[in-house]
Amino acid sequence: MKNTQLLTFNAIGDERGWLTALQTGSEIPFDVKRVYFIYGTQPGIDRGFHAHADLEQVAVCVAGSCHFVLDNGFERKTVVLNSPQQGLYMGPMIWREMTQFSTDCVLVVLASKLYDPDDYIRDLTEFVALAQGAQQ
Ligand code: T46
Repeated sequence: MKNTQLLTFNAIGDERGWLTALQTGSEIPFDVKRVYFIYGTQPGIDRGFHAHADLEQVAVCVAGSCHFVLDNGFERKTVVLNSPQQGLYMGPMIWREMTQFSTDCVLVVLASKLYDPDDYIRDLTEFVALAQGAQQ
């Protein structure tokens, strides 16, 4: 799906365990301006249900697992995140719904911009109209 990509990260391991490093310009295709964590999501709770007009993000599930349901206004797909060596890139105009959180899920999200509530599109009908209109 355009504007989404499943990224694979290198893991450096030795007898002490594993280390994965994410750097702007190599693993992360934008300048990172903000990092936030999502954790303690209870069973049966879903999050997201919005798109961003102008934000790029990479989500990494560093513990546990969760599902991202992605929608570009034309089609939907589900991506399962369950490894600290994988990151989900989401560019602008991708609707996301996060579901199926395991109780131990810790989601780290790297973002290209500072927090801006005005960048959120929270109505699915409005999002689909905008996304489909942009393709015409
Ligand atoms: C996204 C998905 C993957 C802040 O104050 N600063 C921040 O940087 C963020 C991200 C959130 N907040 C506040 C806003 C709300 O009062 O934290 C509260 C929970 O945020 P929200 O309901 O937007 O959380 P999610 O899990 O639905 O969505 C978040 C991100 O907001 C969103 O950009 O793509 O994770």
